[in-house]
Amino acid sequence: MKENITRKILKSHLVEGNMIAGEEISIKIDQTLTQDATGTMAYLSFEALGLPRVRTEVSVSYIDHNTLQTGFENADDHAFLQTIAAKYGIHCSRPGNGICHQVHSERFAVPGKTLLGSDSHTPTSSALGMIAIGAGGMSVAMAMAGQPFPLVMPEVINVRLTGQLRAGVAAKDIILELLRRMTVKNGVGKVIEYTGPGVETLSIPERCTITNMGAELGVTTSIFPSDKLTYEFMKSQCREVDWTELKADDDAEYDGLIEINLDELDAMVAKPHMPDKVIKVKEASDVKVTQVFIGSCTNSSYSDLAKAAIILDGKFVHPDVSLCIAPGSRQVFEMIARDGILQKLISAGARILESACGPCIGIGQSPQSGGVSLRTNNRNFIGRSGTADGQIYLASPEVAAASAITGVITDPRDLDGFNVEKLKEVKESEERIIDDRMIQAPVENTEDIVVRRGPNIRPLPVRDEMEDEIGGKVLLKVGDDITTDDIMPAGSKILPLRSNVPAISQYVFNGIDTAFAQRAKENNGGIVVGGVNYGQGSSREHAALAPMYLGVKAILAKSFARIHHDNLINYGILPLRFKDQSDYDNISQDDVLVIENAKDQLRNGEFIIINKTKNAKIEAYATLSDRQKDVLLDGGQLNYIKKLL
Ligand code: MIC
Ligand code: SF4
Repeated sequence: MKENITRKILKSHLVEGNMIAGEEISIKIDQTLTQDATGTMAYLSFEALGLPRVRTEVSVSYIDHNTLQTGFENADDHAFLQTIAAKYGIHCSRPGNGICHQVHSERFAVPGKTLLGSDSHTPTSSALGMIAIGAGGMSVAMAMAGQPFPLVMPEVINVRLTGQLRAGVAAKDIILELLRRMTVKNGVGKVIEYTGPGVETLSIPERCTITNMGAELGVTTSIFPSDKLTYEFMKSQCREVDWTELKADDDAEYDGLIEINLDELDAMVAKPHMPDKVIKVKEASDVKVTQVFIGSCTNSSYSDLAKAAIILDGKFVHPDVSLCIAPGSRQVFEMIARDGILQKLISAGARILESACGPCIGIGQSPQSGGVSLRTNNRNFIGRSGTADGQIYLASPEVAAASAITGVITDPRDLDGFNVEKLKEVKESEERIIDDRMIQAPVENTEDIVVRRGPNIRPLPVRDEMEDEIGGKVLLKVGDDITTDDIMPAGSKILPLRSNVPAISQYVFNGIDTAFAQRAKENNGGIVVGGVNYGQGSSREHAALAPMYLGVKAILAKSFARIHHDNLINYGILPLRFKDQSDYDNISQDDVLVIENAKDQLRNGEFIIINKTKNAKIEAYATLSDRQKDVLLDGGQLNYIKKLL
């Protein structure tokens, strides 16, 4: 069989299973990454396994999310992460060094290797021809312990790019176009592989924008070939020794084809409050903006900021707009300072933020009430910016910079007196500033290293084995596309509680129903009912862990997003699906549901749920491998793996 790149890498890492789409396989993981907001739990899980050192080729702990220190909590987490990394042979990228995905693609990504990261945008590094996958912290802990990573063998979809982007149209518009066509619902169980002559017109940072935001499609990962441009990028990072060429065989087989002609693409924007609500920028030209943010792991590379600077050069930000810019990494920050780009941005009235996630996840710079904020990041879920009625639009840095000047959403090609062709002159800098001193490297002798645990570091809760009768009240019924931001909100107030599950669990479903946690406690837990694509978005395992802590036993939904499905299993919550989706309409909040002989039903994968309130039967099923069934029976991954080890 002529092979595509995805199958080649999976084959070379295959530990168990048959590579047939839909079947569970497991693969060897070469590299892992964590970030601080998910990392504390990942390392507590790893520690609980009792191993002396990680068993990967490279593991990196990034501190990039919770960098705002308004109390001791985040600083405690940083100290914990830095010391526990040293203890177990893990690199630690210190706060200020940049966003995990930007730094990983610069300093660690290697074609042909596998990477598992406790962040949903881990696939960013697949732009360099590796298989990079997002997962929950517990799954990453298992990978650090050398356990193979189980996943459903994906279908591989060929996205064939032809033509070349016109000046003013960006890589961001390619992924926005794909989101427009595929929506946030249709990527589950798929990998996207980019092919065609259009690929070689895209730089590595442009490819990273595309693979990054593939997460919003719900795909397992998105991958580009490793070609001459990959070599040049890695050479500029002084890492060309790690380069290998990687391309699909001629006439390689795929499970589907999508064609995009780059010549025909326009500048696009995603409207509030979903990344797939995509329209042309020209159709949004009457929307007034109050804030513009250029940054995040999607669009914060050297060339992103250089393009913004060309547009902003000699201009000034509109009086009604606050323009915020966060370079993606310390490397990018230093280079834009060296090359005069930073000066242009400052001179245009930009507010420069540190290299971190920041506004993307509602850590600072929340927009004014009802305000429109145009951002270059990847998600615009309701409330994520920290302003409940904030109206977040997503677009490229070029559109963002143009809009910051005019005060309305603007296509850079329509900017008065601006020669848009000048954008074509922007190239990635070949003279990179390589300085890894902000990355603490692993050391050999670790016996004397003491892990620092401030009062914010609380033990990881674990549950008991599964009971034979599962039931309880329907604590909440929600609709389609519920995100993990809905389940476990983020923002500057809640994020510092990530290493303190009892405290963070008080905020479960807070944006939808502030009484949820209280109700769960009063009823000794219960069941949540959901619609299609339940748990899309972030990889945060707290969206499973905190409900588990509150006693949630099962989620009954129409379908699940991949990472969240795994996280539920990892924490012993049953992910059940309606057999007949119309049953969803016959359940109400507060109905009492019971699953008798739950263990036997779980072994069969088929469930009869009795709705005691309505005196009705609901048929449900769970798509679980034998291993996942055992994990659920044991009450979660940690119990399961401890038995195995
Ligand atoms: C996000 O973009 O939502 C986050 C914050 O990076 C999350 C991880 C988290 O919740 O800690 C993600 O994408 O996985
Ligand atoms: Fe950070 Fe935002 Fe990227 Fe998540 S999406 S890693 S919060 S920059």
